[in-house]
Amino acid sequence: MASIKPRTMGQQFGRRSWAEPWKIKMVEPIHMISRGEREQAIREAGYNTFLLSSADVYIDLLTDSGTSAMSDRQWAGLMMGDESYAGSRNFYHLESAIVSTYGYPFVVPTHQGRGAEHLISQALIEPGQYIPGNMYFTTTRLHQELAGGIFVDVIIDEAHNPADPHPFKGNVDLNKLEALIVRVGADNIAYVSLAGTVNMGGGQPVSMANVKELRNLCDQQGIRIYLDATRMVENCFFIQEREKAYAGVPIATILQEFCSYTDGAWMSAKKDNLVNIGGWLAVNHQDVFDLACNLVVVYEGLHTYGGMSGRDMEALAIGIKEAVDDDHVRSRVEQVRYLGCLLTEWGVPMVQPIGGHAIFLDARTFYPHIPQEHFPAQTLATELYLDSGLRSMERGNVSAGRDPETGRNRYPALELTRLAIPRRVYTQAHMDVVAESVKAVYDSRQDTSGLKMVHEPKYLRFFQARFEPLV
Ligand code: P61
Repeated sequence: MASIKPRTMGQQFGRRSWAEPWKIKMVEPIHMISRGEREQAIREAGYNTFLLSSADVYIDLLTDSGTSAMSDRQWAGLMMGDESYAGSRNFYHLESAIVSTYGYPFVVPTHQGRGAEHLISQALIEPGQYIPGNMYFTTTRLHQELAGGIFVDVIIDEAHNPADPHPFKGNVDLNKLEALIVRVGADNIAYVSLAGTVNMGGGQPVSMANVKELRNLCDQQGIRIYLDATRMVENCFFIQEREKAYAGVPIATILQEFCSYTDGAWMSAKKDNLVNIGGWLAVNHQDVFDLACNLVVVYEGLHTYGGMSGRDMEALAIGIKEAVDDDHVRSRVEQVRYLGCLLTEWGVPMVQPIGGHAIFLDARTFYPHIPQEHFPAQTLATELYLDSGLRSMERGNVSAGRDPETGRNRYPALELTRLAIPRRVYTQAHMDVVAESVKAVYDSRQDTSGLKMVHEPKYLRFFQARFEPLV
């Protein structure tokens, strides 16, 4: 024992330690089932982590969506639900939280993010129009395509290279956008679809400088910008950290400024906003609001609940305020970074820089002997589960799906396995267990072969596809 020199986290990073700005008052037991049981569970799930039962999972990093721990304030808010069909007081609390935090005056509630994506796509896209965006997101692009639109990727090239250290890999390449405008004409562009941070790219941020330039270009061309604000708070942390003028500026102030360069936003409140279910659309223009507000009653529910119960809206209104607390955002992003730094130190290939909500393992480099048509990222998710009951998610060729025009598989440059960290849920010890499991799988990578797909659903196939081992 005498030779062991324990060191705190702060000491390892050459600074004073800090801790999460909360303490735990309720716990949910978790348990690791045996290796044999895990083999059976993943086989029965068709080697797709979405099809596992959560009772068979030990540490669940499938997603940071709807998996946050709510605060005692939010739980108390649930008891104050006004379940009136129309005009619930919780809606007005929610509306005022969104207006004061994000700055858009008109608010439409939805049951979750894709409900809002549906409304904005139906309201703004004419068949045949183009929607440039900083990398696709599965549900966002599908709703754009179902509305007759054509998504065009205008993110900077660096975003498609996992190893590139660019600090703002979510940035829009304005030359690509200008070239699209020249090619198709500004009138044929429905709007720019801007996400902060960029989920499929590794949780990478957009800089304030980039959104300002984008605003200028779009103003010259008469094009509107709509923001996927799902993880915008985390994006603001990176602005605070990496853009000199914003050092020390509160996250809440940075968020307001960023949103002011856009015309509206849609939100999966299940992420940044710290609730288990919910979403919203908020816009600056009355005409867009009128359209969305009419569509919401067709697809979601009345415009003062949009698919949420009164108590959900109360928890969300409180979550929005908690989400912009600087200490909260720092501990959230730094927990992700802690896991990422351990793996980086051990040489595990992953998207760099480490993003805001997840570690994205680079499955191509991890398994250079498994070609993309044998699903290296899906394979890696399977292996992690077998090793320790750790659940992750494929973000590569299965997620990218097929081109709707040609029906051919899209083979994205990024073939990633995502370890998404729920907010306020796991401790540093859980991160250590996760890191060691990834290392164990990395150390035995030579012994692994790929998968073949045996069932392929038409829409968003990654959720329900089934696989079998090649050997
Ligand atoms: C996720 F495998 N994300 O990351 P909804 N925009 C953005 C999201 O990240 C997002 C939505 C809109 C999820 C859940 C999920 O391919 C998948 O509230 C940037 O989920 O409807 C959701 O918001 C949609 C997992 C969604 C996926 C699609 O885990």
